[in-house]
This record gives sequence, structure tokens and C-alpha cells, in this order.
Amino acid sequence: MNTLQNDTFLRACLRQPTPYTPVWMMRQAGRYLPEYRATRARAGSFLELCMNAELATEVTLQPLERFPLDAAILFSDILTVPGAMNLGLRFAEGEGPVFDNPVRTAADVDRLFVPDPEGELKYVMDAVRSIRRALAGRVPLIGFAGSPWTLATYMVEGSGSKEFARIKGMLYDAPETLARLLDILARSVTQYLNAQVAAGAQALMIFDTWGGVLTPRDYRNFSLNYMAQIFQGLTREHEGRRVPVILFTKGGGQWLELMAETGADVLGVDWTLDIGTARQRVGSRVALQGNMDPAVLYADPARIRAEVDSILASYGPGTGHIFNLGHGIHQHVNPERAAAFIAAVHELSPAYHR
Ligand code: 1CP
Repeated sequence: MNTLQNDTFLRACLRQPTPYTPVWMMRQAGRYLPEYRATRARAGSFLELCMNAELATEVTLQPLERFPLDAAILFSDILTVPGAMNLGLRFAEGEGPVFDNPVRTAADVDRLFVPDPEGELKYVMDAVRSIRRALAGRVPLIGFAGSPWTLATYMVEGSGSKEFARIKGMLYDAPETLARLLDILARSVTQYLNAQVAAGAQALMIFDTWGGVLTPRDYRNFSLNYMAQIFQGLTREHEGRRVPVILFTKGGGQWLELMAETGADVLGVDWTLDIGTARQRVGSRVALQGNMDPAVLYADPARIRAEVDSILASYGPGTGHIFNLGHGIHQHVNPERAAAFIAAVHELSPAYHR
């Protein structure tokens, strides 16, 4: 396949020297971009957009046409995997994902199965292949999946949640049922991510968006262990290159050392910890991705630049940092502020790589 013109992101993931700090943004393709909203309107619904390889390719590339980003991320969703298990997934306008047939009992778990990545989920692999062709080696393509715990929260609750009443009820009352659900998800995610690599993804990210709502004991037993199981089964090399994997537990700052032991190459960090402190804690075991508060993008460009500088200074000199927001870009951010953010990273970071 074509050679990469910009491998700064992959090099930083592997803690190899780079001339500057690479940058991309979680949710970089999405509702804050007017061109995204236009393509989505043409597709009909969000799920139809995900299922149309040509349109998914178009929206993946939209942020790269606007900004000199150092990586592209597959346009899809973490809920494609449970969505392939006959649970009636839909995205309700204004209220996010809904499962009409949620998983509540041991019998519901019995009905689940590991989806075939080139069967029920072939549309995702088609999108990966199409995006990889369209990128033509400009920057690497990141594939992704949700963590078993995070996927299970949506499957059991039936939608997004604030209190996690149902899944925590299952955790405390029927832990063996939850364990079976998480095991099916870990096997599904492993196959799904390996298929994304075979289809052309050059790095992977696991989004554990809701791991941070667990107690330390339960984080280990119900989130971390299943992510470690996934790492055991992942293809780590493809086309003669290592495929770096980024592990992001939102609110997981207290568990960085444990996360570094799973086999991840990179840990994603949110804005609730200082990235310099995080670096001291993980040493040379893993690279770090993050961690500007996404709300800084509501500020003016000078303030954005100052925040970027303070994060670069806190991380300090040397490689192993991928600049990003601490979570996804908000939908009401002006795209010009995102441009100022990316420019600031590219202008200020070379001083830390001499
Ligand atoms: O157009 C729309 O209205 C849909 C909005 C939208 C978008 C643009 C959803 C629904 N998903 C996505 C794309 C998406 N989701 C990407 C695309 C690539 C990119 O980053 O540019 C990715 C990586 C995701 C991952 C995702 N989906 C996560 C993990 C990351 C995170 O933000 O923590 C989660 C939790 C989801 C679930 C989901 N999908 C969509 C929504 C609104 C939600 C969140 C619901 C909730 O708050 O519980």
C-alpha cells in the first residue's frame, strides 16, 4: 500500500523522535462543522451516514481539508458492535443512542453473539478501506472501538445514562451475568479491531468513556481486565509496522499505572490531571495523548494558544506526546477556534523537540 507522507503521529505513539508534537481532536468530524451537518442531512440519519462508505469517507476527510491534522479517525460509532447484535439500535434526534431491546437478564445475554466483522459489520470495514484509499498516505488512519464496560452501559441502560442504575444493579446483584456480557463484548471488539487493521487502520483507540464511574475494585474487575483481554488478542503488527493502540478511560487518571500494564502503547488522559505529573507516573512505559479541556475552545485564540503552551511546557521536552483535547470537541465550538488550537500546537511544539 502507499507510503505515509506524515508519520509523526505513529512515531510519537511509539515514543520515537519527531520534529514537533502531532495533534488530532477526538470527534474531529462532527456536528461543529457545517459541512458535516450538510452531509449528514444528505445521508438521512446518523446511522445511514455510518453505513454509507462514500459519505463516511467524505466526513472523515472534512476536518483534514480544513486543518493540518496529523491523523484521521474512522467516521463511525462505538455502538456499531452492539448494534449488530439485534438490539434495535437507533439514534433519536436530540437524545442520542437508544436500544429498543436492552439487555437486562441472563436470558438476554444468552441471545447475544459475536458479530462477524466482514458480515454484519462489513459496512464499517468498507468505510475503512474507502477512507484508506482516499487518504492516499496523507496521514495515518485511526480505527476504534468502545471498551466492553462502556458498550455494556448502553446495552443494559438502553440509552445514555447519568446514574448507571441498571448496569450497576447488574454489577452488584448478578456479577456473573455481567461478566458473561463483558466477555462476549471483549471477543467481539477484538475481532472487530483486528478486522479494521486488516482493512487498513494504522492505529487503534479503545474508548472507555464510562470506566471512571466505577470504584477502583470494580474498574479493575469489570473494565480494565476486559480491555487487557482485548490487548492479548490484538494484531500488533501490519504491513511491516507496529499498530499502536491508545487506551482512554475518561476519569481514569488515578489508574494510569494499571492502564500502562495492559499492553497499550498510549494512554489518553482527560483534563483533570496535569500531563507533566502523568508523564512522571508512567515514565517511558507508554506515550500520552491529551489533554486540553475542550471548553478552552470557547475562549479567544490568544487564550487557546496560552493553554496549548502551558500543556507543552508541562509535558516538557522530548517525544511521546500526542496533543489532543481531553474529550471530544463540543458541537457549539466555532471551527476557527479549532484552527487556532491546531496552529498553536504546530507553531509552539518544535521548541520541545530540539
Ligand atoms: O450527527 C449526529 O447527531 C451524531 C453525533 C455523533 C457523532 C458525530 C454520534 C452519536 N457519534 C458520532 C461519531 C463518533 N462517535 C466518532 C467519530 C469519529 C470522530 O471522532 O471524528 C467516534 C470516535 C465516536 C465514539 C463514541 N460514540 C463514544 C466514545 C467517545 C466519547 O465521546 O466518549 C461514545 C460514548 C459514543 C456514543 C454516542 N454516539 C453518539 C452520541 C451522541 C453518543 C454519546 C451519548 C452519550 O452521551 O451517552
